[in-house]
Amino acid sequence: MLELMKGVDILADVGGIADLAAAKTLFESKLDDANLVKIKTIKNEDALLKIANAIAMCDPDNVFIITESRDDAAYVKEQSLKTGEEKKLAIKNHTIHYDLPEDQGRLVKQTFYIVNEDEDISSIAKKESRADAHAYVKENMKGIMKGLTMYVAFLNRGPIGAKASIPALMITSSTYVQTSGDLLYRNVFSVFDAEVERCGTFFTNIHSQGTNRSEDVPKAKIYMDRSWQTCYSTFCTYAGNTLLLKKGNHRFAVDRATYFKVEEELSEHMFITGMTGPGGRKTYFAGAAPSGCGKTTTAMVGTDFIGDDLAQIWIDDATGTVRAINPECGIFGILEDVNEAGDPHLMVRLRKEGTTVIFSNVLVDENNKPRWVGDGEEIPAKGINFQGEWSPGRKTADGKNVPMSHPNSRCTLLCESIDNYNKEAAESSDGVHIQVVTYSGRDSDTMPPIWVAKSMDEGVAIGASIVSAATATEVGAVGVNRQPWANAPFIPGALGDYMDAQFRFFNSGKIKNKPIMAGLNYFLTEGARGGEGKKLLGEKKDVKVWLGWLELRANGDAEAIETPIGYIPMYEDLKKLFDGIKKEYPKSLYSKQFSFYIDNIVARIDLQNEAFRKDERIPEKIFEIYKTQKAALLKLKEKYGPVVSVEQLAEAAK
Ligand code: SPV
Ligand code: MN
Repeated sequence: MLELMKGVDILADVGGIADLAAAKTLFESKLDDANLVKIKTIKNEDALLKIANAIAMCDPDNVFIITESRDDAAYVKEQSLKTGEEKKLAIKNHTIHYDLPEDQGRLVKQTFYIVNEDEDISSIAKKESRADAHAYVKENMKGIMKGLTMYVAFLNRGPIGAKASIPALMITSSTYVQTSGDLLYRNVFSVFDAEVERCGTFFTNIHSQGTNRSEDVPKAKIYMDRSWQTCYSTFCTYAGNTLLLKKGNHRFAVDRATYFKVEEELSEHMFITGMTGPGGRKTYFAGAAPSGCGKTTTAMVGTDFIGDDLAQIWIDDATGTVRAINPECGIFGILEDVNEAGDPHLMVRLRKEGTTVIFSNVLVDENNKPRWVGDGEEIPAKGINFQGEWSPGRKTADGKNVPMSHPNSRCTLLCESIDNYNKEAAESSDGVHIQVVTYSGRDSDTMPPIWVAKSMDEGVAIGASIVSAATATEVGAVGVNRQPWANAPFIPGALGDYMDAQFRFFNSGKIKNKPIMAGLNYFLTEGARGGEGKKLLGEKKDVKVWLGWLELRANGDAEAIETPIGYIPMYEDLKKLFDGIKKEYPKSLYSKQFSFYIDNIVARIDLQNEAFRKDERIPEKIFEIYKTQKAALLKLKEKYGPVVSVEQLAEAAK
């Protein structure tokens, strides 16, 4: 179990600042008058001590405090262009940032939870003892900002005043990390004290790129100290490793929901978006998918885009509804395959003047234009990418093709620059009312494009059972892996504890208006459905149909076929929705997508069953669900054979 404030507070120990008087003396020696005036308005003693200890530990030449003033943001941007962390592109307010070639995704092998003795963590996470982490921080972070400026921002993970918003300090010597943070999180400097009071806590994040050389990346580390809700990150710049409010703090938020807010809150790796249904009604979705599996695209397909990566979810006791906020207010989105056809809302912001965009690790061509694989334009003759000069056909030393851009190249921009962003709803402290929860993965051969759980328990099981192919978002990841709730890389504690919290939340008697829970899969291939090859059976624009059908279903406006794993759509309903996007939808495609390949589904259940059996404290309920579903699937196979058509599924359901 998790205990807060247990063991040595590494930051306090290495910094050595024990009281407010010492903190003030240090501020006076390190901050100029303008910054002293700013810090003096902050009253929260814990926050002041954290900052003072970070200064004492990292020993920067200067400290710059970032308030809500756009002048402060402009100053940091100016510095970023001066130091070269960002460079201007052809379009106004568009810049390029490169991370080192070794630092192009989350450094999972160098990411650790700091644990106290006897503390158990997730079976798929890495841990380091408090003593070892303490020694590392002492050795590597003392004086790490010598010659650099420390930037301190007071941010919020969510709209001011929302029940599930959590304030956080972002302390870094990287201007790029700060300019990214400025787009992704709300600066709440003037109400930081009040937000901490409301929430009861805040998270602390300290990062330094240090010398920022390739040879230092092997010693880079990303630590999450769960007990002290503090993250440390060194010798890297990729935002997933350094913008610690994102996945670093998401992990603390998962802990908070799992151990301290049971049956009250969830913290999920989910997009949030709304769909407008018949009569103009709005139905909001929260959907999980592993990194690099289409969350951003899905979110922007909605009519009311709220967020593309994270969701803080809670039960509102007064209305009995499930509600959600986006802890972020910006997008750190993957660029590969983003083009006019699939992502029109995003594409316009990437190709036209009008909003601030930070591109990372793409190719910059001779016209100073950012280019990426799958952008839908003619391939340029040459350019510069994260590895240096590039031209088509360039090979690595061992003969592999070097792609034009890294598959995890990203763009960072404000949500409000996206045309279908519903700012009013996204900024509301009431959040949006979630009526549909989805879970998806990169699953080439097993699950249908869409299926709806028959109960809350079976919905939790859909989340628990996500399987997905590895993507470029994690350095060194390969193969097809279990990805429980698409949140597993960010679940610090035992998976059993998290699963239990999910069952309790969705079964809570406090929810009067239960959401529907569904599985989604965009990645079925021809080869897995009687055809040949890896060509997908669907395309990006189909997402609108899948969401559209769920919108109808959530409001009781779509019939469905009952199967052992859940409800699947009827052909006629989908056909109408495909008509709406002006796309042919032959019955033969429907049959391919929704026939059950029983052996695959059963193998999937067996895989999950076996794996969860090895984990600790897994609720028995999940095994019962797997057992019931498997038995019913095998009964179908007995009657109809290994491939069961939709007609047979319908007949069996009668
Ligand atoms: C992800 O990989 O899930 C992301 C980007 O959203 S980051 O976590 O910041 O690497
Ligand atoms: Mn993510």
